[in-house]
Amino acid sequence: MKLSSLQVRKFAREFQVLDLTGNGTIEWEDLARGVENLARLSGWAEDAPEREAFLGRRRELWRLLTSAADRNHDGRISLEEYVVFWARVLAQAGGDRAHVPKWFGHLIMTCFDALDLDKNGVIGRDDYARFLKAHGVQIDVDACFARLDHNGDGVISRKEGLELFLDFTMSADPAAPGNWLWGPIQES
Ligand SMILES: [Ca+2]
Ligand SMILES: [Ca+2]
Ligand SMILES: [Ca+2]
Repeated sequence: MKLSSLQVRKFAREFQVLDLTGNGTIEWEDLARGVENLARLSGWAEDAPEREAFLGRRRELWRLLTSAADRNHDGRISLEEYVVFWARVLAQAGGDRAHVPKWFGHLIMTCFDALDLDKNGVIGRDDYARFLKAHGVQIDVDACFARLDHNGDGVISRKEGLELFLDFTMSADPAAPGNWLWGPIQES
């Protein structure tokens, strides 16, 4: 599926957020570092259940990336591999958010749970801020959160979260709120 320039820039942005080591590819080390940063910021002990749960979600993401995105099997995901991977997911869904593959809906909920750091069932501003900080993302957190929190009730519910992640991954609309998930998208 041909992605729009905006869609490619969004995936490039997400790639940048995931590439914590900043070496231009995503490898397990990036995801593991995210877990360590988050554990430090959150005060999680080595054997804390929160740490285990987050680590489990990152392992799940890594399994998916290595099996479905790492086309040359070199154990790392290049930006091109990442974008091609998403183009294929979107093609599978026919570009229609009502027909996303089941595993993709599951992945979104895994991402939602990863962001709900205090486990109260919604993503609050503090969950979001801590997640971004652990990934070295420096943006105006309040401004972004306000755009994501569509109904302005101060939290992102599961239902809102689903729509936001679908916006981010599928929408070619420059005005879609979910585009702001990882901060402003670079101009083309
Ligand atoms: Ca990396
Ligand atoms: Ca690769
Ligand atoms: Ca929460």
